Amino acid sequence: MAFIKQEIEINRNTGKPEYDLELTEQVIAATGPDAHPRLAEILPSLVRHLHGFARDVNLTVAEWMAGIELINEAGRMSNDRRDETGLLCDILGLESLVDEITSKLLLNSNITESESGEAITPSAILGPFYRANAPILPNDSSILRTEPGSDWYKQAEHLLAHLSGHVTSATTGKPLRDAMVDIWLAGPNGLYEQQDPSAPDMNLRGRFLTDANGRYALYCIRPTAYPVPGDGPAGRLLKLLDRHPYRPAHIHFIVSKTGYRTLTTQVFDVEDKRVADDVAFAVKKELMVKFKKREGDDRALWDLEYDFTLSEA
Ligand code: MBD
Ligand code: FE
Repeated sequence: MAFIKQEIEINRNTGKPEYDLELTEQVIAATGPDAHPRLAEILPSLVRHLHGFARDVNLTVAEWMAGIELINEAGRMSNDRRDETGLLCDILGLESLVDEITSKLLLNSNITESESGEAITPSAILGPFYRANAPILPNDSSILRTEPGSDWYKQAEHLLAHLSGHVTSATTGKPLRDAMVDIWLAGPNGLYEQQDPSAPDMNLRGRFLTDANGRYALYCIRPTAYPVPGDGPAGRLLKLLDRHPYRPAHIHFIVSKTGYRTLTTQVFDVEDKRVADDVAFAVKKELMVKFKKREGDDRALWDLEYDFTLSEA
């Protein structure tokens, strides 16, 4: 074999070698009759796109190995405190894309207004820093679990905020009682609680149930822009792509109630310059909010009101 001289055909239009297209069809044809139905449905497209990508860019073995190492490293780095693989998807826009696909499928293509004319609150990506089972707190309590006077608290003092609003049904326009508002955000140092050794467990996380008027209310901080972690493959990739690592100032929410579609979303501070250029491509204009000065409350300098409208399940 070593002495067989191969004739390599070059495609006149692309200037690339003619690669074996049979290979792609062989891989697709290898799927058996008892394959998982959804997997059998999507695998041909996956294989065609993967192979098409490799042929398109003339992917070499060395480059493929670098990609494998990147994915392996992301996997090794991921644990219950960090999700590097999720972060990689975020900076490549994949989580925003599947979020868009999922919400459009669930809403039966493009219906974003219900019969009552109430606009359904748009979704946004979950991101890599959600933790389930945040403490359930009474309305108007604070999700800051740090001691006043601590270094952490001193950084947050000028950002103390009151956040409130209503959860309503898109169908009836009426407020929803006992809807769960699960909220989380990063601290003033740009770190989520699980990334931050100086923050107590579940700091800046909480779940609130709406009252009879559909209202939720809590004390938190006004969010600030921050860079995503730069010490792993996602950070390396951003540098190699000459991209900045910043997420605009945002607050995460999961709003849920039995009989309604669970809404995962984020709101973005319109005054943060990073809203125009999110490293995770999650900003939507309906999710931009304006913090106002809060008067007559020694627990908060800033005030935000934001309502959520849920569609029926
Ligand atoms: C975040 O805080 C975040 O919300 C997303 C989506 C990606 C990286 C960091
Ligand atoms: Fe976030």
